Amino acid sequence: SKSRLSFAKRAEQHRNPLARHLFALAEKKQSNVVLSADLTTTNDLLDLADRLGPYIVVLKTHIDILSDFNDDTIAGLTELSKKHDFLIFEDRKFVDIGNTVQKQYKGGVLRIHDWAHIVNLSVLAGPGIVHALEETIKNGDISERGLLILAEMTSKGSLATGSYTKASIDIARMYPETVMGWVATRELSQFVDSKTDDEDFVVFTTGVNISSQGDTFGQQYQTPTTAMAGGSDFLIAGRGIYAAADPVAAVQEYRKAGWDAYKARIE
Ligand code: 5IU
Repeated sequence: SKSRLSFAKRAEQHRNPLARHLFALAEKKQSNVVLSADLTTTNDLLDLADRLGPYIVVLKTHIDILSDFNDDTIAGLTELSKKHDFLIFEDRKFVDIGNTVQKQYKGGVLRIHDWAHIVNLSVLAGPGIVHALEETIKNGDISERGLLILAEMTSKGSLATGSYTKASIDIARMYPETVMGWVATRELSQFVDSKTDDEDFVVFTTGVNISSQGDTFGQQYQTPTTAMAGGSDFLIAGRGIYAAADPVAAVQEYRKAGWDAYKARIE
């Protein structure tokens, strides 16, 4: 496992250009916070991204929850991503057969591949989905694109456990050039029977909140500190930050908690 190495070291060693960029950004901004910006109008989304952009490394979107999605949404996000130096992660959770997800990723109204550095997917239908998304990435002319596999989910009763989680990781390891890591609640080292030392899958942990245990729909939270102690690399937080009375103060609090815990665990 690489969780005791510094992000600077991991940036140096990683074979995936997007992972290198992500680790370097984290070091530069001293932040491992991914803001889950689940707002429902373009204005609210861009305003939040502009105010909190300096403190985050990745902005996670659910672009299909916007009531007024249009070309200015993407132009605005892309501009803010450059202005504040953060990556964009569309939390699309692709799940269909390869042929279909390729169309969903490249085309449609959303053209996700054009603007999202990172997208995620489930391997419910087997490895063909990864093959299809990887083909789009390799045939495209944008080098910084990466995939995350949903190895676990945070909601109560999630079926993504045990052998499903193990299969997610096995499939991730088949595509190390484009799968940069997975979304999980913890490090999952017990599922990674790694024989080689050049593997470095990045762990994104969702369900992070400092002041709440969960919601009425079964969401379950841990804190930045417990997530980092469990082997997470990047902390995904939504309502804990954007629904706080002062989101700028909140994002700084999550950033400090995440970064302190990261510092405490590296060698
Ligand atoms: N999300 C989860 N759990 C998961 C996965 C994704 O909550 O297992 I995979 C998404 C859903 C939402 C964000 O966009 O992460 C969490 O938001 P809150 O921090 O507001 O609960």
